[in-house]
Amino acid sequence: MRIDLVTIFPGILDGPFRESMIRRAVEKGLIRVNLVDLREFTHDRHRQVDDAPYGGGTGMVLKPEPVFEAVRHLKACSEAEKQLVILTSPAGQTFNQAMAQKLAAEKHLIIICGRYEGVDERVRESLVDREISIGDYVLTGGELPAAVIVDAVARLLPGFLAEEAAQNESFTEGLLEHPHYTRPPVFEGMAVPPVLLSGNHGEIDRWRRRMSLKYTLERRPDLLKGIALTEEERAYLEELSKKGDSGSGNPGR
Ligand code: ABV
Repeated sequence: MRIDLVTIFPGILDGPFRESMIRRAVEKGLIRVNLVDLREFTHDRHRQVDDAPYGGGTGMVLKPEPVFEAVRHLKACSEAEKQLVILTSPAGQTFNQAMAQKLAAEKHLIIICGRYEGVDERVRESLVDREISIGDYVLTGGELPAAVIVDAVARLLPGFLAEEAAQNESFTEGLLEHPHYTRPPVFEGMAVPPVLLSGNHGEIDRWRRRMSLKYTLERRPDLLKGIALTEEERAYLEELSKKGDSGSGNPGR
């Protein structure tokens, strides 16, 4: 997958893609991330990328010409059959895992990092395929949202995660993760649940599934609506809600 990020602040995005997990995806050849400085697509002496809004008011609006020119250039040199053009914007659809999965199936994403103050409407109208927000809070620009999208998409690309991790995630799909422990077996008087040391993988799987259900019920009950549960799991949740119980050992939050 190729991902182009069109931005007036390429420096913000430099770090995230040179570190850690995303760097691994780049090194494995799963993605190519290309930072595109919008100013390279200006032709005036001041390399102006924004301008005052027609009709007056505060803030600056991203000018259409450099954005159109940048995206047209990126499409022209694309090796993919089709490119998906995304604008990060507070007015977009809220990003979620299902969207990340859809995007992970694309060959070439062009992400335009918007500004909070705005982007000329003609960019939206005739250049952008999807507008995406990452949540209902105010940021100054779309660079961090773009980094969030790239991170979520990159880890879904085939070959990124270890086989088992990918399977495990689809197993608990839509639920919160069960708790995790590592050595030592007792830390400052707090013991690891004995089942995890038992070597009984049937029992361990069952415990983990139950803890996932319990955590999800306690912290994000809204997520349970979309989940297919077995009769046994349904009964377990029923029992937990009746008891109003935080159960054996692990805290609610
Ligand atoms: C893009 N907030 S996406 C640009 N949730 C500015 C702010 C902003 C985005 C999001």
